[in-house]
Amino acid sequence: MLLFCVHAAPSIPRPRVNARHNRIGPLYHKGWYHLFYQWNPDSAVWGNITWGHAVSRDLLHWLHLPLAMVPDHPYDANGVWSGSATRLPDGRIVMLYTGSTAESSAQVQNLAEPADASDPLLREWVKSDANPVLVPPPGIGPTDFRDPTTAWRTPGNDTPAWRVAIGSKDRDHAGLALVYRTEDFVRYDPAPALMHAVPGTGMWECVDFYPVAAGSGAAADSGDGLETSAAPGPGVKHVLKASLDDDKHDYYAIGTYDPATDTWTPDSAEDDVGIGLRYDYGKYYASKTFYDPVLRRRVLWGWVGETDSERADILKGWASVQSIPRTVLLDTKTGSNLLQWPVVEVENLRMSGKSFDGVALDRGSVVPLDVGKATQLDIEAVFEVDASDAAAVTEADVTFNCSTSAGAAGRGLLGPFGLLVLADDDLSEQTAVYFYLLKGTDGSLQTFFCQDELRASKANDLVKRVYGSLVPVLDGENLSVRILVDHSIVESFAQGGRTCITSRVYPTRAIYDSARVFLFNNATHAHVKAKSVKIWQLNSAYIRPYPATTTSL
Ligand code: DQQ
Repeated sequence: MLLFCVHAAPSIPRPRVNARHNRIGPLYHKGWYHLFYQWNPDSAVWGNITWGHAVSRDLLHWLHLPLAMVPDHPYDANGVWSGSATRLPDGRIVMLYTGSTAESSAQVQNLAEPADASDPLLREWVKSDANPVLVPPPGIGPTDFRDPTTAWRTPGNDTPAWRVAIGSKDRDHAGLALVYRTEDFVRYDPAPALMHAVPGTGMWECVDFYPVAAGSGAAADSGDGLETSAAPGPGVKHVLKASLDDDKHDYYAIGTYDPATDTWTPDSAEDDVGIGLRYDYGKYYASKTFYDPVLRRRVLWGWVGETDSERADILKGWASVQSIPRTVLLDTKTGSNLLQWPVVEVENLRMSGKSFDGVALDRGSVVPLDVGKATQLDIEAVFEVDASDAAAVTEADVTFNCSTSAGAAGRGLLGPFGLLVLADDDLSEQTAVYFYLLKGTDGSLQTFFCQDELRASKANDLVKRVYGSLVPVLDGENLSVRILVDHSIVESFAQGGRTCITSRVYPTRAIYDSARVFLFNNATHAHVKAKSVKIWQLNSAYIRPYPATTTSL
């Protein structure tokens, strides 16, 4: 089941209609993936938050069901906010969610269950008579207590057996994950200690906590994800993720969970939650994972908001989309970052493909790739920089960083080079996805992966940025990127998904039959070769209402 924090738009297969944002409670149940999302049924802006509900057989084609939950009780009258689903060993599904209360807009946690768990579509939800089941604890602001995680079971025989984390902040602006212990999801005891806190990071929204296979044990070798309650121990690390209300980015860190104290410690204090790695360096927020028992994988979904004006959203009648779901694994080669990759089902949308191999990109060159219409594409490209060029410079752009740079138009010694997507013939519009190499005087090379929206659209009511971050490149590796292009969204994954960037763009010329794709190299000293580029046209996936009369889709 997928319960999100959501918003809506493009044409691969994303929910669109009014304002949807974070996904809540993702879940797989009896043949269907369930996506719940935060939705305003009345307008394309945030407000009147209810739970929308859509189901899919394959995470690509979606059918909308009636609303799952609406604000109709004093404990959630100001909004049925984010939450998470937990499947219990006896088959029960419990949904915990945050309600914003009628009287004071305090944030309380509520319990709901399907009226009929034998219904594969889980159409009806019943809120517990015991609600609210948790209220803000002493010392926590009444509006700083939200977004319960999926519950996990302690590995021992403890009673209570279940743990749930909830995001918060303290009076000194430290971001917090609080843990509660429960047996029946109605009564809760606070854990004696905070699960984790990071000074200066402010309110943590949509906290997520899950195990990943580490090292070179059987679990890691299989490439499988781990079920949420997988016991900590050798070969298992735990990821803690928080969505930072202050800067609207999703940060994660890898660390160790101690089930005796319900605390978590990051592997690297410098890369702690909120100050280190991000799932995505572009427009991507309030994400959530779930464990898919069918393909034994952990799947991540993010909310991709709009970067145009609220006025434009109201005019178009919808706002926000869901990212393409991603499989998440620990990168066992580096041990220090996750790998995110579009779910394998996306490959079923691939239609005709074209390959371009060994394309030389001289300094200052732009090379068109003739794939016809280039609005819905799946691109895989591998680049190689002539080693003698890097060797010939003693130092290159050591102070570079994507967001403070001039973007793809800037010229460095060993970058930028990559692809221009959603570009028109004369490049008056283009979204650049590229690498940029730095070299220190000690000979060390570092690689940035960036996405430049500055020339993505002629429209003027947009926020346009250059996004990006460093990407680890190990000895012997080529530079590789996968890019999913879908009209108004570009999702990019460098080095197998070590660094990811999502852009919301609104081309006005590079649309429909006029959209093109190019290779480019704007470095002044690097000869670059596109060793291989494969580009597939992507089919559209459907999103439509669930037909009232059919049950066999
Ligand atoms: N959106 C929800 C909250 C969550 C936030 C309310 C994330 O539960 O913290 O719509 O965008």
